[in-house]
Amino acid sequence: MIWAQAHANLALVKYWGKAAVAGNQAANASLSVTLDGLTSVAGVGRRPGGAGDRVAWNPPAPTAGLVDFVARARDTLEIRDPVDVVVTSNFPVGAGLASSASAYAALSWALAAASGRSPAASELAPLARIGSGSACRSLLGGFVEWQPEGRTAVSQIAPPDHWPLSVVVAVVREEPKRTSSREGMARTRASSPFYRAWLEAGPEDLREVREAVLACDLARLGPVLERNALRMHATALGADPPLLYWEPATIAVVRTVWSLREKGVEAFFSIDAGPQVKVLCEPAAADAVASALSAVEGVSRVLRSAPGGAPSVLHRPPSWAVLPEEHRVRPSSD
Ligand code: 2P0
Repeated sequence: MIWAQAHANLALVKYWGKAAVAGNQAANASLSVTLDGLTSVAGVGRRPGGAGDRVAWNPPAPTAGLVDFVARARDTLEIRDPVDVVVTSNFPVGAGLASSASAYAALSWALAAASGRSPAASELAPLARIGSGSACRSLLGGFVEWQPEGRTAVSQIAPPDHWPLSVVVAVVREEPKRTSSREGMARTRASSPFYRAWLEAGPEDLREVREAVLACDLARLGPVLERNALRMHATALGADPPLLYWEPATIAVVRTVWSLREKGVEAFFSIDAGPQVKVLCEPAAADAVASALSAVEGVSRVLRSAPGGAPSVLHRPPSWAVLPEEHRVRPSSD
C-alpha cells in the first residue's frame, strides 16, 4: 500500500454554490486555512490481475461516491490495475468538519503516488474537486485561495508559519449532517432569493480577508470571517425548503464568543455546513477560548488546531488510523 495524509481546511471565505455541477466548479472564489491535526489518511494498493476496485471508508460511510471517484481517478492517472483503497480520518466524518476535503485530498495524493507521478497541486486540483470541491484547497498547506475556473485554480497565498493562528473547534454534534453540502448548495442556488446577493458580496469579503491574512491582522479578519459565514447561512436559510445546519448549542457558542470579546479576548467564529463552531484566536488566547467553549452546554468536545502543511506520502499509516484487519500494521512487520 502507498499511504498519504492530508489535512482538513477551514474556509475563511466560503465556497457555497457551483458554476457547474460536473467537476464541482465553484461559482465564487474562496480562501481557506489548512488545519493541522484534523487529518485523513488514504492507502492505495495496486492489485494486478484483480477483478475490480475494493474500497473501504473507516469509520464506515457510504462508499458509492468513493467507488466512482476511484474509477475516474484511475482513468485520469492511467492506473490500469484494480486497486484496494482505504480512507480514514481522525475526526467526525460528514459533520461539517471538512472530512470530505481531507479525505479526497489524501486519496488524490495517494493515487497520484501509486501511479508513479507527483503532480503539482494545481494539476491535481481538478481530480480532487471531483470528489469534493473543497478538497482542492487541502492540496496545499497554509493559506489557500481557490479561484473559479479561468484563472489559476488553487494557490497558496501564505505558508503555514506565516501566521501561527489557533483554531479551536467546538463539536456540538458528532453524527453526520442531515443535508449534504452538495444538496444544500444545489437547493440554495435553485430556490434562495438571497443567492445572487451572496455571490455579489463575495469579492469584497475575499479582498478584505486576503489583505488581513497577509497582514496577520486578526482584528481586521475577524468581523469579515463572521459576516461571511453568517451570510452563507442566511442564504441557505432562504432556500425552499430551508437549510438550517445549526443546533441550539451552535448559537450558545456564538454568544460565548461574542461575550469573550466583550471581556477583551480577541476571538472570532466561523461555521460550515454543519453545527460545529470554529473559533480563531491568537495562540496566547487559545486556552481561555477552549475552556470557555468546553463549558457551553451541548458542546461534546473541543478540538485544537493550527495552520497545517500540504499532503504528504507516509511510510506507514499513523497509529490512530482505524483500518480493516488486512491493512493493519503489526509491530513485527516494521
Ligand atoms: C467551504 N463548504 O468553503 C464550504 C463552506 C461547506 C460550507 O466546501 O459538493 O464537500 O463536494 O463540492 O466541498 C463543503 O462542500 O461540496 C464546503 P462538494 P464540499 O468549505
